[in-house]
Amino acid sequence: MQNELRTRFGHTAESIAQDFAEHLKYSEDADVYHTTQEGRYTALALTIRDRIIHQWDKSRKTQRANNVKRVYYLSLEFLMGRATSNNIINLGLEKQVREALAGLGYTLEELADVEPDAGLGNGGLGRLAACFLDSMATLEIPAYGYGIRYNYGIFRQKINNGWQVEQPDNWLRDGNPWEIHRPDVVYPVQFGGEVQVIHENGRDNFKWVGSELVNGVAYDTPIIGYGCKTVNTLRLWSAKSPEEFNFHEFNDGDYTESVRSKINAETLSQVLYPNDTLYMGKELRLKQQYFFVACSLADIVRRFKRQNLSWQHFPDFAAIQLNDTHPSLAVPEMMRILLDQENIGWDEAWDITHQMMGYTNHTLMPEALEKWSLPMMQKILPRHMQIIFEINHRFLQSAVSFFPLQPEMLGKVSIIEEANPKQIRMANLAIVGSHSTNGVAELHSELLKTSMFPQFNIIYPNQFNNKTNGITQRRWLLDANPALAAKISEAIGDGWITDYSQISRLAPFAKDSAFLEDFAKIKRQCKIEAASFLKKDSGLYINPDTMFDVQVKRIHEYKRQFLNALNIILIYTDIKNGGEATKNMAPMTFLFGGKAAPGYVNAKLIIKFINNLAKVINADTQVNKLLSVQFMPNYRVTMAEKIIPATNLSEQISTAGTEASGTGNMKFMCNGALTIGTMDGANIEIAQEAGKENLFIFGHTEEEISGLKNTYNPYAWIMKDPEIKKAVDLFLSGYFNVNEPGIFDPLRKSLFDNGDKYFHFADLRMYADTHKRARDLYAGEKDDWNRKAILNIAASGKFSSDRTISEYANDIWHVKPCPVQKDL
Ligand code: DL6
Repeated sequence: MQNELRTRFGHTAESIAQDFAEHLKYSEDADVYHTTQEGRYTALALTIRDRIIHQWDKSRKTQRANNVKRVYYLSLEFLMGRATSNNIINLGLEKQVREALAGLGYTLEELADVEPDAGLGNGGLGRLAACFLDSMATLEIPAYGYGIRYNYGIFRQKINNGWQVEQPDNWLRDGNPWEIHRPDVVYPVQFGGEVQVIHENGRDNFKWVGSELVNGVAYDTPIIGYGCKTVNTLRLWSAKSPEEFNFHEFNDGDYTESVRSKINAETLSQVLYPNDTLYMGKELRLKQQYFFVACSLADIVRRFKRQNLSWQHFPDFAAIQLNDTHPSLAVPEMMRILLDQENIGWDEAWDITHQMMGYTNHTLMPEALEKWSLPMMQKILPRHMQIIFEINHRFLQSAVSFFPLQPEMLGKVSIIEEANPKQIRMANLAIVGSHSTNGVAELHSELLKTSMFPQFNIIYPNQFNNKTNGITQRRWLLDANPALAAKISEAIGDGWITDYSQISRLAPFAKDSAFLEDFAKIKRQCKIEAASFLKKDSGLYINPDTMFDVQVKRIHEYKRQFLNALNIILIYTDIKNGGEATKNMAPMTFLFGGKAAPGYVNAKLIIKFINNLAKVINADTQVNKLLSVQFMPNYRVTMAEKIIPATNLSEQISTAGTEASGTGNMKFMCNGALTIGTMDGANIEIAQEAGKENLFIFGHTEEEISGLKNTYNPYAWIMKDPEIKKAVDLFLSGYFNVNEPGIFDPLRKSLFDNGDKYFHFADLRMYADTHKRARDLYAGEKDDWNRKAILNIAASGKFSSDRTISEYANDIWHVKPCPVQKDL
């Protein structure tokens, strides 16, 4: 026993090899000679997990012993990607694991490659949540992430004749060695039914008796901070039916009916909704939201109750952050618990709830703001609906004084929208129910105050604040680009891994010719690796000796992948015509990646168009030595980790005033890609940090776009620029869809007939000219490009999620780090 324990804690290559062999034998019933790659991966993951468990336990004990305040990050999405290599690095065991595996004839890469991505998110919002977990653990902030353990994450994207085809992502099919099932942590969640009013002790007591019951069972994943000091928990809820099947129906011979309620209940955690900026009022989605909120709050309340303190102290021990409005039912649910279960009066319950909640908004797209139909809410959550009415009534009474004789202003802030049927505005509920509302980049936070929620800013002038997003340098530089990370550490030491402000010390190396040369070599090696990844992953052929121009993100009209495509048409026609714009151009590869929401017709058409464009260009021998276009299917975290380090030019070209922040822009920056971008989202702060001269900024500003809104006519912009006119004519002529007449009509309509909502043609000329400047710089003296790349890395210190989390911790949550005690 003693010996086994030592093995499991051991940090030597020998103990890792021994534990690995034991896991093969006892967990997989195999041995080092007779096993599959999957078996070896599982044994490796379990071997690493063993070395986490002890510290995980110590972290919990320390936090409990110190009666700490914890952060509860409620998010419907956690886009975690793979865990293995990240965990090994955070444990500081990379060298030993490699040595142990090499001794057995394996490589870390081949085993880590078996792990499916945990794709429990759509894009930016979910990946941000994952970076935040990493930072909270590294900063030793006591925290839980709460979400749903979807059986199916974001769909796998196949490309079939240029079209996106969605396939299910059965990521749990072979089990998940990183999670621990906690069948003892289970909460009943009810839906539907009715509210009974019982008059007792001089007051009305409300009792909600649901008509449908689902259990939420916890699955815990350890979140290891760098150096494995604090290990926090990501607790995901899985829906389980309280009964396996209905005995009456079974006995009556109706087997199908007998399992129906089980299947219905468990459907709740089956699948992630694949929409990011498109809200759909589906009943199942509302149930998912309540399900995970109810389980999470029950868990938080249980933890607080263990302390036997009076309720007024609850906010001293719990800060709840709502990642967008998806968890905003936490406001009425917390009220319900305090009022109906704990018998606390309204005012105190409201005070407690309000002090605990913080709300982060992630979008400037009005169509993404969630609203739930009142009849649906009443049917599924009747008690919550009563509570929301009461919250709204009290709120409107207090708001009247801000808008005397202005009922239309009250109508705007009301939680209930007077539509037919009436709608519950979840953002309004979240703002009213929270003490803090933050945006995710400076411009975004400003626009929340001035254009999204100006009336709320009058009522709550101190509530709105900014927390510019960040990314973890550990996954996105240390793990994704080990060669560059090592080079940086050699130059400035490795303090940047946990204190990213130190990255600024890299700036002088932009003048160091040996460093510049090494940087160029590393970039080229990353391109070779990215090309070989793409070859294996999707059968694409990429020439690593070309300039990599990359746009990877969700496909959306506001992100303007089509603007990129239009510029490629300009380049294509220029090369064919022997024009000036491409005379000294270095060979280029344009890489696109991203998923479209399955119901978003235009986004899917943009994918199809890029693929058709690629087909024409890549087959054209007059241009294809200079120009290649590739759509990389199934963009995901693992692909990002390969492509971002290999990128030269990062495309961040949304219409100003539409992208809340962007975080891809930050990942590219810290990997030494230069940005071509608009003054939108966090690009503005990137330009501030790196100096505008080290980016390629173009396009109308948000103010200018606002000014254009009433008079903008895309035709006028097209007609005044003959080259653009020719490119547009080529698109309209069907040149890129010869055998598929009319397929791009909906795109054509939105770009031309419906007024080009995202101002492609107002920005295209500036974009094309700026892109040419970027190409010229790249084709010119290599050091000039690389110097700027290094200056960008050196200026990326602000964009660490460690900085973002410290700001949340100080300004919103008021939580402190709790270093794990050794003696526990
Ligand atoms: O805050 C994270 C991320 C931002 O960087 C992106 O700019 C923004 O588009 C994204 N928002 C979403 C949509 N969510 N909703 N609602 O993913 O958030």
